[in-house]
Amino acid sequence: MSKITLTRYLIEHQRKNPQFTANLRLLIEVVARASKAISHAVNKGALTDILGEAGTGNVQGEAQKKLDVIANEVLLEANEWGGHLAAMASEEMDHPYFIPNQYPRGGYLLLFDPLDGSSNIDVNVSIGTIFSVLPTPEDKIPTETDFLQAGNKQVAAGYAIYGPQSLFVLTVGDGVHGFSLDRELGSWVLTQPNMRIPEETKEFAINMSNQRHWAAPVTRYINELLAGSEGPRGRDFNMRWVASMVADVHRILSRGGIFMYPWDKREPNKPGKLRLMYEANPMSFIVEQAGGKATDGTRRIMDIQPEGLHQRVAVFLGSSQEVERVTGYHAEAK
Ligand code: P6P
Repeated sequence: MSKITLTRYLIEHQRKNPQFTANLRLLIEVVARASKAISHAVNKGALTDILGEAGTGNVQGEAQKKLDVIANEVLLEANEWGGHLAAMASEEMDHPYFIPNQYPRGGYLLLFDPLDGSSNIDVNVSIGTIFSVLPTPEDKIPTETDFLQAGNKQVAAGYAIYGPQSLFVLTVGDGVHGFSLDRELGSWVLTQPNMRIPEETKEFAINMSNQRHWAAPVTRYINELLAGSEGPRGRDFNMRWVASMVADVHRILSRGGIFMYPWDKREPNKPGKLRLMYEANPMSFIVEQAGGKATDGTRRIMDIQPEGLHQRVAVFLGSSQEVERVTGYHAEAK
């Protein structure tokens, strides 16, 4: 059977779904093309001068890696001239990048974490690019406020993961589909159609070093998993923590699991570590489209009304039975 490339998938989806516009198709293809360029840069590693610190900091106050800055610039330069979007927001930029007047604007806003898992770059562990697409009126020059839409308004979301293979995982609201980078063809090729997250799992992902800082419902939930067959769950569990959200989420999409980055008392004024707009929302869209669930411990993540472009959120996502259980423990504790 001939290979179905990302381009063919998008054209055939557009044919069946008129509301899936040519500009949205172009936007996704441009992001996928930029992800190829980022994959190429990441794969070079120490062979070129792209590892290590950039010597700058981002809006989160985090030191930027050279590849963080490179990936951000690749996405900006790839998207600014196409006429398919009106502005872009990034973890690496304090404020959005509004398309300059010399270029036409389209009815979409693109948000991204250009290179998630930066702490893993220099030690050759999988990292990735996360992106989210929101609608915006075509006839209006956008402002930063136009980005502050709930995750349930997303029209597309996905990620590229740069690991043993480079994969591009996408939802446009019609399930989740995985494409592998065929470096000989230079194309993303459909290899994992209709990815589904099993409702039940035996694998959990959390940074256990934060255990003493968690709230009671999280401590209760994790202690039950650790008690395994000798505890109330009556079966044993396994743990994974890659410290690259893209890698942990991709494993969950591939074989189930629950990913957690809860609030903890180290910085009590912060609801969590991960960012709502360009990490939690896109990953929640992907997870829900694959049959999973995503909450902040209390609410569905995609129903949260954002107040700030870089606001953080607690994240519990993955196999629905486990997300429902730990969310239920939060409700009981109230
Ligand atoms: P910790 C990477 O920096 C990231 O934003 C996510 O990709 C990842 O899940 C998390 O932070 C890891 O955090 O505290 O375990 O290093």
